[in-house]
Amino acid sequence: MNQHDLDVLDEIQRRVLWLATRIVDAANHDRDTGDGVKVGGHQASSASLVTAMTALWFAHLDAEDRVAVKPHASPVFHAIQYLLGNLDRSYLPKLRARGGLQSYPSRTKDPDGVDFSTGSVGLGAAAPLFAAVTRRYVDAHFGQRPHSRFIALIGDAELDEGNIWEAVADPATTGLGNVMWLVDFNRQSLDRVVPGIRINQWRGQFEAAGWHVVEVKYGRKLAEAYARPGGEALRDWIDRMPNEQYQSLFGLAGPALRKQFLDGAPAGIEEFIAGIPDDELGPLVTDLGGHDLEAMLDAYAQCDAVTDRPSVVFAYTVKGWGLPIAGNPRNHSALLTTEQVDALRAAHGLSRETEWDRLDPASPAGIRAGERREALSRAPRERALGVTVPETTRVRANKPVSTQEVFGRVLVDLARDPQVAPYLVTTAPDVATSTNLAGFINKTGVFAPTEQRSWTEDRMLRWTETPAGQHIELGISEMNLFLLLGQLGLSWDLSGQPLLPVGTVYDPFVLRGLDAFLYGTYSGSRFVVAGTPSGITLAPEGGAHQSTITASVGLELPGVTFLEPAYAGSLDWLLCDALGQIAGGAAPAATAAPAEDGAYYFRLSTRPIDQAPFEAARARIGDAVLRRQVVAGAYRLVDAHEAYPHLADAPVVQLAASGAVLPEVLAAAAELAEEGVAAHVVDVTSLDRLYRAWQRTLRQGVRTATVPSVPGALRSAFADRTPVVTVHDAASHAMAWLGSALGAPAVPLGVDEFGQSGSVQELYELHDLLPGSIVNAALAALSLR
Ligand SMILES: Cc1ncc(C[n+]2csc(CCOP(=O)(O)OP(=O)(O)O)c2C)c(N)n1
Ligand SMILES: [Mg+2]
Repeated sequence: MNQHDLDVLDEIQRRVLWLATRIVDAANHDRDTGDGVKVGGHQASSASLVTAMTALWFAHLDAEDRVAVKPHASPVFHAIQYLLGNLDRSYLPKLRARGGLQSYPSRTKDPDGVDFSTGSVGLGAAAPLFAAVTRRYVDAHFGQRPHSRFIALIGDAELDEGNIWEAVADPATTGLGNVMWLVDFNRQSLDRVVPGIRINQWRGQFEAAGWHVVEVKYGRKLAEAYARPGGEALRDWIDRMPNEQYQSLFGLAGPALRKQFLDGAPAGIEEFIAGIPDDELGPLVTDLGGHDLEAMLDAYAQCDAVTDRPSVVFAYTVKGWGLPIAGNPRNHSALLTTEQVDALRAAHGLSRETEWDRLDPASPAGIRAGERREALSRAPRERALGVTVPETTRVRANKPVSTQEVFGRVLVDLARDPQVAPYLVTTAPDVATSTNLAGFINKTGVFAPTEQRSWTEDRMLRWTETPAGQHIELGISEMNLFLLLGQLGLSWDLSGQPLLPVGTVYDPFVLRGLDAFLYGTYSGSRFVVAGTPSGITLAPEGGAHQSTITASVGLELPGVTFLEPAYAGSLDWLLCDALGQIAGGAAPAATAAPAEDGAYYFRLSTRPIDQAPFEAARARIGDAVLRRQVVAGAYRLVDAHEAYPHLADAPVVQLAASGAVLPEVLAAAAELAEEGVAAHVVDVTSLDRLYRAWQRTLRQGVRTATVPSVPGALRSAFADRTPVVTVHDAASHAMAWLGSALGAPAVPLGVDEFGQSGSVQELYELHDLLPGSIVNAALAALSLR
């Protein structure tokens, strides 16, 4: 790039710095929120990346490239989009305002084309790596897409997050030459100047994982000084200087800076810098490569040249670059004062009238912005797959069967469906076989970018690894599982190919990947995940493997529909419906509820249970109505009045349960009948859909000051104002609200302590889930009427 072009980029980056700073300033000083809460924003963290990001958007990126921007640089991203013409001016004073720019980049809420949401540090950083894994899969299965580079702009302290290293270490992420991470190496975190010199450790870790590492350490001024006689010693001194000392230089000037710089310096340095005037010394010794446009562009080119592995660039930067808070150890959340902003505006040659202007379109900088806008524009992508997933695979079981087993069978069946099969892709963190994905893997194979030789023959499991395989195996990292699922579910956008992603994980370890689960769904991703096995029903495995709070997690997570069927038939319908919704088919005819727009979490079990009660309900209710009720969240598995006509005038109680405990509940209903109590049994297939239906009517009532009704999904399965016992192999709290929804006394049974090893019978006894306890709970509920 010639000097003229560099000058143009420099002019652009100065405007980017100004706008990013002023966007945060306006949020804090131009708006009165009236609530006394500081608005906040990150001028220093933003300034740090101005050069790197200007170089990317105004000189390096192509339309197909995808970039994750570290959370605290969102003002820089928006400033750039504004200068490119992709963001309306009205947004600039609306950072952190309702309907305005989000504090951290958001795919779903920001108006200017965010590729990856960020905010929880480490996750947005790793996301592009998994997007690249997804692209490699899509290219292998559906034909080569136009080349994309997947880029993450990462804060240096983000490298402390373990999920970064889980992602880097997984064999599934190796060899991705289209990935570049750019570490904003400002040597500061939130609280402090990061102690010591960590670059060598980071470099070693990346290189050990097979990454290509580039360091952009010094800018041109320092490079020229190093080249002078005696310059080597200067370089050596700056390299060895502790971070804390180096950072302290940014707050100093004149003789004080010289003194601090020389503190501890070896002989010769003082003489070397003696000829450099005070006002030049600071800019010289703080001249870092991350603010040298040419050096950054050169680093990007080096990464492009390495096509067989991911690259990481360590760009040495200054937190607060170009601002009066540069390098200050306390600058993370610091805001420039109004006087400082006024001075900055003047220094950038702007006035109150011109401060929000775009670049003059007739100027070289404005012309470049126009060209780049053209070069980076892309057509919107189609989210719907446009295939019809069948309503059912007609899975049948004439002996007791577990939901985990049925889950595997339904997937195998769908893998035979010529419409659906090509788009199914499964993934698991080293638990594919123990979560019943083996059947699917036997049919479709395991994905590997190149064909791998198989050394052992196993008739039960054909683990053949080829580019045609449809299972992506991961190492034991639940973070990686959810990060990959999140990106597979955004493949329609980031790789131009909608997929039907299905993951499995041991249910207790959903918590291990929870933030990545949330990350994916916050980003608008759609996938199916099965948490299996779950609960104390996994009896012999003991407390560390028995999930209890996951049902609540599934219920409460926005963007996730939680499902916990007990029977083969209901799981079949629910799984087909979930995949159908992800495929973007019609909204479920089965429910009157608005179409769901998120992921599906199935909580499953390895306990085989008798299917006869479900078949009896099917015969009683009929397939069409029963399916509608199952999908809506609950159906009456046993209607006491039909089952026990002689109890027509007996006291009535209802037993509501989800999942593997239904056999105990059915036994309790039979015992109650013997004691002259009519007990309906309600199988709650989706606590989440029931809760949402209830909340919808309640909120409607609250907003319109009208009396809320009991929603249809509850009315069709439950009896109004009839005492209820809830039974769940999960924390009792998750179902406890049902009493309130039904206007009835409720006794919630569940698992509220850590589990332990034992038999199902023993553990159910310990947690009051045996029929006898359920009977007692029913009598208690009746007494509370
Ligand atoms: C998971 C998570 N933990 C903590 C935070 C709070 N936090 C935000 S930024 C930050 C420090 C980031 O430092 P660095 O990555 O070096 O970014 P810089 O601002 O220096 O560019 C912390 C602790 C967060 N956003 N996410
Ligand atoms: Mg930092």
